[in-house]
Amino acid sequence: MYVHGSMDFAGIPCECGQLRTAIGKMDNQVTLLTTELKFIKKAVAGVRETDNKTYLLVKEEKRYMDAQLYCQGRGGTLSMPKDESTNSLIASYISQAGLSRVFIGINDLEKEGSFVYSDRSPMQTFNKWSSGEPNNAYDEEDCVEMIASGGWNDVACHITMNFVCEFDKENV
Ligand SMILES: [Ca+2]
Ligand SMILES: [Ca+2]
Repeated sequence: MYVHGSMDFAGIPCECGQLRTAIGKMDNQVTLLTTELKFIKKAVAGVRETDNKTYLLVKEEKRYMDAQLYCQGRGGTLSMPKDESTNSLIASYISQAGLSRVFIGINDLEKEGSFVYSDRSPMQTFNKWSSGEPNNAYDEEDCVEMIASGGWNDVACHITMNFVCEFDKENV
């Protein structure tokens, strides 16, 4: 295997195979750290917090399931506004970022019309459906976006957009 950055020490006996292996491992670690560093840079650029949750707006356009996997991969989940204050916090986060819409962690993928949060907990009485929503347009809207005003709209899961992750503070 060719390992970027390795070199032969011409004329000097060495354990070059071992060196290459070691350098290869270091390259992998650098790649991992670079990925993590990008994530942290984005995170410190402006998370929002409540007493026990941290919210991160991810400015990468992904489909709903990929967005959820992204959040889960970092120990969180797509954001779950379960009360007015959390909903307002996420809405102001979106509008201050100059965005018009993001995926949030609500869907009716398992049972049409039966919306649950991304932790599978059922929707309680609190909701912020925009007027006329959810309408399950074209019979294919099973995921939910929040628009900058804070209103919710069911949308198709395969469209891509920015999204907001949520993390328990004890896990961060
Ligand atoms: Ca639906
Ligand atoms: Ca809709």
